[in-house]
Amino acid sequence: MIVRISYDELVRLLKAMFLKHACSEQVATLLAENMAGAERDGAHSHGIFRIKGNLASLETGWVDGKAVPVLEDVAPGMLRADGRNGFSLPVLEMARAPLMQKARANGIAILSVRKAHHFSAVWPDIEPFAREGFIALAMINSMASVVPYGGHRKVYGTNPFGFAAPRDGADPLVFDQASSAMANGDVQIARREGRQLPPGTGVDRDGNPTTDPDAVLEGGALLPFGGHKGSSLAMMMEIMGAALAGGDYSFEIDWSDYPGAATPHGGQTYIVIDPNRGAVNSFADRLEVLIGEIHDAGQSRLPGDRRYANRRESLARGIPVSEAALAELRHLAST
Ligand code: NDP
Ligand code: PYC
Repeated sequence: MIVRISYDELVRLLKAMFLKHACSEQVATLLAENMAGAERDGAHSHGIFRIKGNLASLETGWVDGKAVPVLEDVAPGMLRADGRNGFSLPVLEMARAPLMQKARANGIAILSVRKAHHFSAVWPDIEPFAREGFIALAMINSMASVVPYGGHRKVYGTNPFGFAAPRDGADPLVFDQASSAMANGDVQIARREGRQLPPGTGVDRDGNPTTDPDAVLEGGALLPFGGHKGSSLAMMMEIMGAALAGGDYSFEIDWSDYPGAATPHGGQTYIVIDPNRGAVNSFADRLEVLIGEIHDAGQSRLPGDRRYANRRESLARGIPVSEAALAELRHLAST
């Protein structure tokens, strides 16, 4: 049965749960807000579904829930951060204001992050930059689950890319997407719900195409979206996420000594741009021209529209969650 819970109550429960699982006050708050925000927006692959993986990473000591990141100012337009084997969220929290300050001063600023576990959706990282008037790009690598185009072994993570742009009088334009045909989290949800995957999503352990989520998750692999094109984007996320930032490549992550651990400690690179330093005409006006043309051409739904609609509905009526999942969360928050 589906019940509704307020965003604040969901944050409260998640925070209590993380505090009982070796997280600092700040990390527990950030994880709780991120996860509750994903659930609120209907981003189910990165909402409360992720509790088990996060807790296993914390309980086995794979991730440090109390890590305090280190931020270095390496150039007028560049910050570098070491997540100290903690989550990525406190790194961004620490870097967000100085990054925007640099982008305001220089027109553009880059943050590269290493040794930080990124286990969340990407839009919560970048939407706040766009709400402050910046364009933001995010490039992230994760854990090996994707074969490169034409390959026979997993090399890439599902490596998401995110883009956010400010709009005048409207929610920012945001898209964030895996470079694989499907996010790993969605494959796990399909398995849980007994659904087959669309053709072209993955291969089994022998490299044969399969629509069976079990076969993909148990020894098989995901495929990049769009053949060689998605494969190149996955490669770019490895380069920008890991090589530039000094993090592990997805294929270097080995959590075999940490049973159940699921949070990849790769790298992340964020680029923040002040659009007012761009062309002479107004960025905001030009963006609306493009959006108008897209709508006129027949695409009624823009990326982000579904999430914003879910957000409005959830904030007005409560976030829909299964009664069983809520009971489990209440248990975890109190024991
Ligand atoms: P989807 O394919 O579901 O969506 C990708 C983007 O396309 C979203 O911005 C979505 O907007 C938009 N979109 C979807 N359908 C349409 C449509 N019909 N018309 C217009 N726009 C559309 O995302 P993925 O499965 O690739 O990824 C799911 C989540 O997993 C993402 O949040 C991603 O960041 C996260 N992820 C995180 C990883 C990590 O390492 N941390 C790894 C891989 C994925 P909307 O949201 O409004 O539907
Ligand atoms: O859903 O593919 C995924 C994912 C990987 C890391 C975090 N989410």
